[in-house]
Amino acid sequence: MKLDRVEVRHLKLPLRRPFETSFARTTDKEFFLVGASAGGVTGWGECVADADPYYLPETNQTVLHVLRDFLVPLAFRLDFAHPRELLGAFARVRGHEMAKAALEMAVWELFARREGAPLYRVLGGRGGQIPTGVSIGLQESPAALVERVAEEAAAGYRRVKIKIKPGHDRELVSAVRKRFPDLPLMVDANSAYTLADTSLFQELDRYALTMAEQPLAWDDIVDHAVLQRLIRTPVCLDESIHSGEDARRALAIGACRVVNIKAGRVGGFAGSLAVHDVCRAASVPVWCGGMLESGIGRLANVHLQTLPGFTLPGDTSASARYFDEDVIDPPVVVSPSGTIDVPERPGIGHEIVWPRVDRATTFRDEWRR
Ligand code: OSB
Ligand code: MG
Repeated sequence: MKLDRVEVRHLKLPLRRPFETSFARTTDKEFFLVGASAGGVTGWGECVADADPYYLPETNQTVLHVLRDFLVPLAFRLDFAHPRELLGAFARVRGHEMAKAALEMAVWELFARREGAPLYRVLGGRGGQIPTGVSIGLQESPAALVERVAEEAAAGYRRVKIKIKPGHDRELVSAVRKRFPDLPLMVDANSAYTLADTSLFQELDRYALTMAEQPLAWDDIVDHAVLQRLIRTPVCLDESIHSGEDARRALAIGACRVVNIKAGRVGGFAGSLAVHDVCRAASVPVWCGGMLESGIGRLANVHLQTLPGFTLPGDTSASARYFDEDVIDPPVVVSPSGTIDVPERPGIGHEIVWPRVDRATTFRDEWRR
C-alpha cells in the first residue's frame, strides 16, 4: 500500500466542564485529526497532543512541524503491506510519539476500512463489550468531589480515578473512601510528587487503592522503582512509558505493577501492541488511558482495549461527559453496568459527522505524494 494524500485538521471543541489536573486546567479540547488516503479511501486518527507541553513535551505545533517536514514525506516514500510496519519506518525520528501515532493510527483505520473490518479485528482483539471506568479532575472541595464520584458510580462506571496534587491528596482520598468503602478507586498525580513525599503514599496504603498512577517525574523510572519497594499500593506508569522497550525496562527494575497504555503516547497501535505484549508476558495488567479525546480517538481506544492483556477498566467514558455534541454519530455511550459496545462496522465503526468537524476546524492543510 502507498499513501497518496495526508490531511491535517486542527479542531477546537469546548469541553462541557473544565478538566483540572496537577499540571493544567483545560476548558477546550484543541487537537489535530489526521486523514491518510490511499486509492480513494481515507482513514482517520486523532492526535493526543495539546496546545501546551505540560503533560509531555509535544504540542500541537510540534506535531504539525514533525508531520509536515518529516513523517509525512517519509510515509509517502513507503510501500507497505501492513500498518504495523510504519512505527519502525519512523524510528529515525526520535521521540515525537504523538505525531507518529496520529499518522500511524490513521493508516490502521484506513487499512481496516479497506479490509471492510472493524479496527479491533485488525488489531487482534475481540468484539462484544468492554468494561470501563472514569477519570475525575480536581474539584473545588472534597465534598464536591464526593458528589462527582457518586454521580459516576451511579452511572455504572466500574472504577473511579481521582486526580491528586500536593495539598489536595489525603483529604480527597479519605472523603471518597469514607462514602464508598468498596469502590475500586485509584489516584493519578501526573508527576506532581518526589521521593520526599514517600510518607504520603505510605499513608495512602490504608485506603486499598487499586493503584497510584505516575506519582513521580514524567521522565523517571528509577525513583518509581524505589517508591514501589516502599509502598503496598501498586504503582502504575503513564507519562514514563513511550514504547515496548520502556515498558520492558520499567518492569525489569520493578518501577511499576500496572501500565497505562495510551496509543498516542507510545507511537500508535504498533507501540501499544508492543507494550501490551511485554506486560502480558510478565503477567502485568494494562488498561487504556484517555486524553479527553473526541469520538474518533475515543473509538480507537475502545477497539484497542479488546486485546486480552487489558484486564482492568480504563478511562474511556461516555462522549456526553466531555462534549455537548461529539464529532461521531452515534456518540460513545456507557451502559448502566459500565460497559461500552465494541463497534462491528469497518474502521472505528461510527460515522464521522463532517458538518460538526467543519464547524470546529480552525486550520486545515493537506499534502500529496
Ligand atoms: O494522566 O491520564 C492522564 C487527561 C489529560 C491528560 C492526562 C490524563 C488525563 C486523564 C483524563 O486522566 C482521561 C479521560 O477522561 O480521557
Ligand atoms: Mg495519567
